[in-house]
Amino acid sequence: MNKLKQTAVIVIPTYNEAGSIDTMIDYLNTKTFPSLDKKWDMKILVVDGNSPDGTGKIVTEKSKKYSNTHLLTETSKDGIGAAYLKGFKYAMEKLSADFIFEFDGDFQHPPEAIPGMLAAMDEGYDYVIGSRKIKGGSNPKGWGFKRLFFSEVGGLVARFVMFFPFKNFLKVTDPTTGLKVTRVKGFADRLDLDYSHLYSRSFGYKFQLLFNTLKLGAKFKEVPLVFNVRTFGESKIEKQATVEMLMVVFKIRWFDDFTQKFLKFGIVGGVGFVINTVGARIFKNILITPDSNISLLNGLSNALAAEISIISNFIFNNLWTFAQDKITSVSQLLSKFLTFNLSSVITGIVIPSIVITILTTFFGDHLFIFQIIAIFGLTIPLNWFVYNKFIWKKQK
Ligand SMILES: Nc1nc2c(ncn2[C@@H]2O[C@H](COP(=O)(O)OP(=O)(O)OP(=O)(O)O)[C@@H](O)[C@H]2O)c(=O)[nH]1
Ligand SMILES: [Mg+2]
Repeated sequence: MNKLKQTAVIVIPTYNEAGSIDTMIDYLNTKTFPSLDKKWDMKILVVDGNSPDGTGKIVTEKSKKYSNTHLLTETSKDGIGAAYLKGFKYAMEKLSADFIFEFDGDFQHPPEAIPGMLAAMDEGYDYVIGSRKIKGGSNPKGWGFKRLFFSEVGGLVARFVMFFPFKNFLKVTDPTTGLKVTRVKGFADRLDLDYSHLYSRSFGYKFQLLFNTLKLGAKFKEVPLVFNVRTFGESKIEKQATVEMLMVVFKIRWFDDFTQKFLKFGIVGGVGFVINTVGARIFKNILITPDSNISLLNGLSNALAAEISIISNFIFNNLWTFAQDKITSVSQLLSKFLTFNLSSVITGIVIPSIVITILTTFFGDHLFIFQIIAIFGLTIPLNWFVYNKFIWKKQK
């Protein structure tokens, strides 16, 4: 915010938009940009998929008239997602962007939204998203039932799959929107812009950019977007887009490091549970003598097996689940293992036993149900919390 001039680059991907790009460039340069505060250095970057209709030629002509207007030509149509990532890179490396807009050049994104979005960036937001789902925003009146249905239901599914049960599930109202502005410093400059890492080079890129930018901790805000009907040119959304986009949101959530960690934690815990139950039987068979006290024997067998499962949990979580924050020094291993062991006894035995006692007092003898409630409602969440916050705390 200290630099006197702030550069905002409007990245516009195009494929066969000869019918509108010319008007769009004129409109932005003569109507939108002059209305802005002088501190904004506004640039346009058209990323053209080598359109056969001559979109690129039109932009080249325009760039002679407006020095802030640039063209990046791709060798061929490579998907809107790939086009945007190329545009982000170019905007940062060649156009010294401080802010980057994702903007459609077919007049579906109203240029009138730009000043408000810049104002929000000025207030300190890192990511401003145009939403059709909040007050003041809307989908085109001309959209048929099918497109509307996919937009509404698809958007909800995407929100659920990517964000549930976290706060962004409620906060991100329009995950399929294409109109956004991202702060470069700390955000766009930390994104992976290698488009070969995109799950989809086509329309699914939206989810990945959204998810990754929010993951970087961007302070974000939604502004209303009145998404207009396309009046020029043809839609490039392919029929397979819905299935592909669904696949992308599932991949994003599945391969997210949080999910991966949680799954591994679950597997390690499940294996620990098996070790505990099977181990107790084995110990019982080994230790049993004709004059054994069965009560004491059961208790001892369970304690020994439980301890082995605690040790296995610690080892596998350290080597696998939390491999990124692996504990290696001997002294750390000792002290962390002691904490782990103690907390396992508390979260796995003491707390559940107390709760089961209380539940039985109030609701009668339903041991199995209470055990399930205790394991899923207490032991698992408490262990997850303790492991992340105390044992394998992320190194800052
Ligand atoms: N460079 C490049 N641009 C693309 C590609 N696919 C789409 N675009 C552009 O991206 C913008 C958005 O695509 P559209 O087909 O308009 O999608 P939409 O706006 O969500 O949907 P419609 O309402 O059907 O227009 C358009 O301006 C396209 O020209 C591509 O493969 N490469
Ligand atoms: Mg469009």
